[in-house]
Amino acid sequence: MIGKESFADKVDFKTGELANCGSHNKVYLNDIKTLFKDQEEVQKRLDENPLIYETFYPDIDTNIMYVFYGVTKIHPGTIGREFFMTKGHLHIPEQITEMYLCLSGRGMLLEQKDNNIKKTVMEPGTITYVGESSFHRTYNIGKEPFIFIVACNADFEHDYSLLKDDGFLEIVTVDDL
Ligand code: PAN
Ligand code: ZN
Repeated sequence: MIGKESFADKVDFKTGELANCGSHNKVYLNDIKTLFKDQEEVQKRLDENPLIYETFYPDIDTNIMYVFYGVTKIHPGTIGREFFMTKGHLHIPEQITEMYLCLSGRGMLLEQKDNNIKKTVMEPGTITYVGESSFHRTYNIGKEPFIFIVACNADFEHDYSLLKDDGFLEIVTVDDL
């Protein structure tokens, strides 16, 4: 575990890889197949099972006094009209906020709070700040990998349970462009 002592890391803006990577996770269509709206298209694409997104995280100790960061890389593509995306979650505790900085590609941050939807386009250099109690998900709306860095408190949980109910009230599709 790291975090107590100072260190330097390096992110590759083209691949999203971290020099100091502790865990690299790959999420395929089969892992999140229930989340896409067009279930007929999902069935057609399951044999191919495309890689939807990857995450790169350093092994930072989950200490409430520490800052955490990581990289998400969403590959370009759609399932039907809906763009490739992350699962989407709420933070527990809900007061935990975080920031995203887009490194490359073009994406959309979808947020839902008190049944209100907010969509923010992200391009290289865009910083988005996810506030309290915001159910959030990111989409790749471009033709290249969409890569962003996240920074937040090191000690919190991701709550994915809202996805089992109605999920998001809106999605991001080619019609959003
Ligand atoms: C990010 C996300 C990452 C993957 O690090 O966890 O982009 O998204 P899902 O976890 O929703 O699939 C973040 O928002 N952390 O809080
Ligand atoms: Zn988050």
